[in-house]
Amino acid sequence: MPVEKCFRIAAIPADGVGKEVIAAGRRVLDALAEQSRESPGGGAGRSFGFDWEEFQWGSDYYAKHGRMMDSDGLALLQGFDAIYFGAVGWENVPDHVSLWGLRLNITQNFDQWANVRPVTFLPGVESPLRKADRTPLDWVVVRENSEGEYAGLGGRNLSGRGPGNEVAVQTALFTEKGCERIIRFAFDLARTRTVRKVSSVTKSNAQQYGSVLWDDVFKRVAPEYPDVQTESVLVDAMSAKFVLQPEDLSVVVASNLFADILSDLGSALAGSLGLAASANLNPERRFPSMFEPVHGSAPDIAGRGTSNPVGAILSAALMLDHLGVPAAARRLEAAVAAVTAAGIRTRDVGGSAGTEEVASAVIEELGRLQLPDPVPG
Ligand code: GGG
Repeated sequence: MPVEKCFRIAAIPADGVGKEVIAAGRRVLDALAEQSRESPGGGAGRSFGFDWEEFQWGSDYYAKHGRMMDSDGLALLQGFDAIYFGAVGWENVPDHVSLWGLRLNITQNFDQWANVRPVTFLPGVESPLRKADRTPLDWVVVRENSEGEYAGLGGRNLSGRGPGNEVAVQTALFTEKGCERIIRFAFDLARTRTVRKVSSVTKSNAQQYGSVLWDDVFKRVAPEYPDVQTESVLVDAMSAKFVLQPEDLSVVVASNLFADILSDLGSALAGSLGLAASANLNPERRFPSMFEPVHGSAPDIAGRGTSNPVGAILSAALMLDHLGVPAAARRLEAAVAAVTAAGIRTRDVGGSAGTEEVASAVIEELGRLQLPDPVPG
């Protein structure tokens, strides 16, 4: 029977453990799609499949071609429904070259201005926070993904001054439109959550231009969402709050760099960076959005088959939401939670399972999960 919807997905495993976790995530997604075909209209809501194309871009590609991706790579990606990305960074390429040459090339040029990074506490995974044992914790970091400290503005052009006198300038860019769209995105997201609250994070006592513009926009927009609680917190105080009062958080919105740092802290508090999922969204859908684990290429463990695929698998669930199959996304999340609860975990979260073993356990669990009755109509 033909599938109701076939999604064209560009896979870019790229570097290090990215290769392992994307292979594992693809296997899980294909199993989920197979299940949707066996039970059309059942748990996944409708039957779907994936038409994958894998692009071998990254630091190996750089070694051969002197660039991180094809020169017409963006044009090649434009026609896909979504991009499933692994991780970037390897020792043969300076980190700023590999990041700007691949991941940021895609996020910036495809205007993926909203980076959603849920902080998810999974059953069976030990958190370094003692209160996580008795307090339900669950929040989302919304990262402004197009400007701020990642605007790429500046220069290092004064080396002519001689050794020891070089000057570098790195300018952050805050536009009123850029602040407003991400702040509204955070409010709209808060309205979908049990706790309707947005915490806005800046450093406006020291950064009197960009951060104060952000704060002003936040104050202007907030009254349009009277049902959503708000707070404005300095980034240093917010990093303490992540540790001391995480139960007070629901949606945390911050600039590119601050949210990058805070989301790493959040995923470490949830037990491991290997668990954290993310979606780089172009909400207007003019360009494909990109889904990737928050973690990097982890050269210290790459190639051993021990990396944690959960971040990549939960990123696939975010991709399913974006593709319009939320029932399948919820099934996938439930399967992951059942697997971690059963103790099938990689080393970073206290287990001994390998990457493929965790992926296989998730597939098995998907088979065990009861399909809900089809929704009428
Ligand atoms: N999968 C995410 C990834 O590859 N990250 C690499 C990295 O270094 N990112 C820095 C950043 O995006 O700010």
